[in-house]
Formats: sequence, C-alpha cells, structure tokens
Amino acid sequence: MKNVYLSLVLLLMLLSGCARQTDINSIKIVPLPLKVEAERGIFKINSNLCITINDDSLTKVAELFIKGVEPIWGVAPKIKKGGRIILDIDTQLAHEEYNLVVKGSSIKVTGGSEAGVLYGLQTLKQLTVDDSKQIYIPAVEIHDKPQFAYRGVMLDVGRHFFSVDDVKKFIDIISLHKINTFHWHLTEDQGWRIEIKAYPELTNIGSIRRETLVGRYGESKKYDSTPYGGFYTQEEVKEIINYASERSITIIPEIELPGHALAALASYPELGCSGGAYEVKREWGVSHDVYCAGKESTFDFIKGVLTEIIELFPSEYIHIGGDECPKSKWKECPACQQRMRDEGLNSEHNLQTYFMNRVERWMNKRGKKAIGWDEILEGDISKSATVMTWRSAEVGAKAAARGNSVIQSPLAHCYMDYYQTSNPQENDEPIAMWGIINMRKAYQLDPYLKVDSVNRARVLGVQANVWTEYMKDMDHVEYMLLPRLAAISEVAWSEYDEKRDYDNFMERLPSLVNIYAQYGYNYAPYAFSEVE
Ligand code: TNX
Repeated sequence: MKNVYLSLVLLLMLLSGCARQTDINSIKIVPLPLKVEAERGIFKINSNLCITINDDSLTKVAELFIKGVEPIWGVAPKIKKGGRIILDIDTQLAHEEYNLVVKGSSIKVTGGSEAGVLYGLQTLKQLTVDDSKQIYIPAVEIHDKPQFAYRGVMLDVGRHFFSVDDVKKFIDIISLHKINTFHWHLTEDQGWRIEIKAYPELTNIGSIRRETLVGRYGESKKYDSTPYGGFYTQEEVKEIINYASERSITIIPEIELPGHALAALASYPELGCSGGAYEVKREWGVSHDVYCAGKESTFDFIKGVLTEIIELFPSEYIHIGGDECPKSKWKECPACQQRMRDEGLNSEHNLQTYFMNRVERWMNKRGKKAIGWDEILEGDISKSATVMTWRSAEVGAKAAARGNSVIQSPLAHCYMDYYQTSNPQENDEPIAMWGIINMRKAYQLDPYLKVDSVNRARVLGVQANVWTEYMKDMDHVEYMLLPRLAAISEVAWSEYDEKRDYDNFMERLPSLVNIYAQYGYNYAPYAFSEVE
C-alpha cells in the first residue's frame, strides 16, 4: 500500500514537473497589466466547464462572461457550485483591481468589486490559445489595476443618430477595453436626441433636420433632400444606463451650452438672441446662433432640462459643453449687453464664464459636478469644474496648475474622427475629418504633458472622442474606433511610463484584434500593414 502511495506521489510530481512552463513572451494582453508571472501548466477548455461565484453580486458579471466567451471558447460554461472557474470578491483590493490565477486545474478571478472581476474576465478572454488541437489558457498569475480612475469614450449622437442596439454594441466595445465611462454627447446644432418631458418641441422639432450635407463640409454644396432624425425616450435612456452599469460603465450625459444649440433654438426660438427663425442645422461646422445669455428665460429652460437629466442619470458628473461658442450675436443683443453691465462683465468671454459658472453652481447645489470643454478656462471658471481638454494637452497642464481637475482628450491623439493614415486617398480611407491620427500617434498621448509632478493627481484620466459628422452608422464608428481605441485604452489603464514601447504594444495587439474578429467588429486594417 505504502509503495502504491509513493509511486502515486512520484507520478504526480513527475506530471506536474512535465507541465509546460508558460512562455512569458506568449502572454499578450492589451491594455498591459501591472504584473504578469508565468506559471507551469495549461487549463484546458472543454464542454463541461462550470463557473462558481462566491458572491451573489457576481451573477450578472458571470452571465455576461459566459455570453462573451462562447464565440471564443466554442463552449458556454454553466454557473454551478464546485466549478473550476471561480469568481470572488476581496474588498482588500481597490474596486477596479483584480487578481487572475490560472493553474492546470482551476482559474480564479478575484476583484475588489464586480468591476475588478469583469476586468479580470476581459483579460482571461485575451489569454485564450487555440493551437488547432485544443483550446487552453496558459498558467499565469496576473495582478492588475488601472492607472487612471477616468477612462472614457465619447459618442456624438447629434450629427448622426445611433439606435439603442447600436449604443449597446458601442458599450460592449468600450467594455472590452476596460473603459469605465461613456460620455454621451446628446445635443447638437444638427439634432436634439433626448426626450425632455417639460419641453416636447425639443424632440418634436429639434430631433429632425430637413436634409443633410452630402460630402465634405466647406467643399460640397449638395444636400440629400431627405429628412433625418431620431431621439431616445427616457425609458430607452434608463435601459441604456442600466446596460452600461451592468458593465461597470458610468454614463456622463452632455447637454451643450451655450453654443452648439441650434436644434434647441429651432424648437424654442425665444431662447436665441434674435428670436429666430432658426432651423436645425443641415451641415457641419459652428453655428453663430447660440443661447441668449441675457434673458432669464434661457436659464429657466436650462434648469428645466437639467432637472430631468439629473433625475435620469446617476453619474456624479454632468457635461455642460462650453466649446465653440461664437460671441457675435451676444455683441449685438441688448439683453446680453444689459446683463454684462448688470454683472460688471467687461467682455463677452466673461459673459460665457458667467453663464457656465451660474449653471455649474446650480448643479453643485443639486449634488452634481460639472465638466466643460477646455474653453471654460478662458474666463475665470470656478475651480470645482472639471476641464475636458480638446485643443491640446498643454491646456490640461494649465488647468491642473490652476487647481482644476482635468480629463485629457486632445485632438492630436484622441480624435477618432480623423484619418488613420498619412495618405488617406491612396489608402482608400472613407471621408473623415481633416486630421491624421495613426496608431502610433494615438499611443503617444501623454496625459501628463507639461503637468508639474505636484499637479499630476489632478489629471483624472483620458478619453477618446467619436465625433460623427462623417459616420452614418455603427459599422463606420467601429471602423474609426478600432483598433485605435486599443492604444488609448492602454494609455488610460496601464502604468504611465516615459519609455512606453509602441513596438511591444503592437506585438500584443493581435490578442485583442482576434476578439474583434471573433465578435465580428468592423476594425480598420491600417495598423497591421506597412501603411503609414
Ligand atoms: C470640434 S471638440 C468640436 C466638435 C466637432 C469636432 C470635429 C469639440 C468640443 N468641438 O463639435 O465635431 O471638432 O473633429
């Protein structure tokens, strides 16, 4: 008996000794995890896999994983006691932090909260190896947590409208990249896209434009003679908020003030300086007609809209725009000029600051914080407002030095509406906004550019922006976003390091792109060829 026992132990030792040591260089994950250690063995994927959840709060995360992993593993594990894949929560970890331990016999994902477990499972998908004989996960130990608390992507649904299902797909895509914030740009010159019960004309009139420019703005004079519209009901908005929240994504809604407001003015002409007539904008660019900053009724309207927005969206932040607001109409408007005298404001810029500060203060009293585009810095915006950069990252450094929190989304790196190669025509790229951002450029985003080390903590994170003037459907959005979002997500998630290695990033990228392919996402091919 003793002999049998001994030989069994010997056999086991031999077997585990034989287990293959994982080649650390074969572990390719984007965004790069904090710490990866290779272990011995492989966890084989087979049809009777079960997942055990040690905390009831993880049911939804497990269900999402099962659905998401089926196209990759070819099997859908069941949730059951005694499973070899174990999900757990350890409140000692930060809420987005996770540990992933893969052994030959088990996989354990432990997160600080559902979010951490979700991220661990996104990583697990990328570890999958299919060597045509079998599908397996190489044994590893991963400890990971994000660099930035704010990791965002903005979608502009004003220029083009995207259905509820499209928005859900968009949320799935950003979730795959460990993004935790969806900035939903809901109002524009070209369309108001959210139901506001107190102001029904915003959607009756403001959600529809008579026709749309065909071709490039500034060059083409052709319109399509086809009405274009769409909006989300409040019920749909709730559904999307819930969908995002199940994926640990917060939605920050944006209501643009005081510019980019033509759709609202077309709906309620008394909100503009001249009183109209206005029409929902049919082409792109910047409108000179903006909300009148002189009339009290403008502020009543904004409070009315924001009251419903605050009620709907649980987010800590509301984005109130602030970009591209020409001042020509304010210069001619008696009410605006009167307001400037009354408030002792010596320029229209300061009138805009008055406008934004007033709305911000009102929101603060209702427990919400304001985010504005970087023009809010031009006046004396209050320190409690968070500045979202778009013109340059240096503006972010200025904001941080001033004491404001900052989200970095400078157009030189984060604008997913720009071309992806330096020779768009030759490479047959579809029409895009004028700039060029290839993968390398997206990856070179430096969130701390010119930010003094003492102010670094004020940089909350980074964001990619999808402006949709030239994107009519989700297929095209995917094409513009993928794979560039992978680069931005690494800047957002992975430890900041001046030596960040682009070549190494590109070597890891295929593990994520395989998933795009398995999910049928329409990613752009440029990053993978010699095309520059
Ligand atoms: C600038 S970024 C805008 C948008 C345009 C975008 C096009 C910002 C706050 N305003 O209205 O869609 O450029 O790239």
